[in-house]
Amino acid sequence: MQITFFYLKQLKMASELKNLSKFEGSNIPNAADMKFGIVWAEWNLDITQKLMQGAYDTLVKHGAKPEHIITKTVPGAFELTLGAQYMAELGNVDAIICIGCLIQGDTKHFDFIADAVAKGITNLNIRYNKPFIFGVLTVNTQEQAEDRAGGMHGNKGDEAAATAIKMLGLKKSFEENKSKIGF
Ligand code: RBF
Repeated sequence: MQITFFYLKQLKMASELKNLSKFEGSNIPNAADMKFGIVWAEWNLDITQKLMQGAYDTLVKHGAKPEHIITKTVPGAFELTLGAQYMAELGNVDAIICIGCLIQGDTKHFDFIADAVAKGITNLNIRYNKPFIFGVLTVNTQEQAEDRAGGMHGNKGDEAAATAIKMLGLKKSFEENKSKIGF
């Protein structure tokens, strides 16, 4: 019992100290020839604005051309799925980053919306065969959101952008090796 408590405390301390957005070590391809959409929710705007800016800056940092990044807002996280679908149909983009922030309230809305948007974005990946990145914070408190929007745990928007680039890099690697078997 005491050992379990000690272990959990260590785990908690580790996550408290860790910048969870430390993805820099991994190989991120150059994004110069990639086109991106960012769909972001206006609910909890102070947070989502920082996540969106983090995603945008990370795309540009890795070579994406600003004219190849289109950003659009939707009212809330629930609308991200349809907003991202509009973007896929009309936006001429290779990957779409969906950004939102759900903060647990007193009612069950949090669970319904979180579940709906996670499933909605999953379905878009499969339907369009394109990366739709889940950049939605699902947190208990405003403080936890701030920690993940440029605070002690980094910026999850940065991470979402890096994931989009990496998924397009993965797709490209398959396309380049299409004629080879067992590469
Ligand atoms: N949208 C968010 O993006 N984050 C939230 O934390 C959030 N909380 C909500 C809580 C309640 C009680 C309601 C009714 C809506 C909330 N929404 C939130 C908005 C939701 O994503 C959506 O925009 C609306 O439900 C309209 O479809």
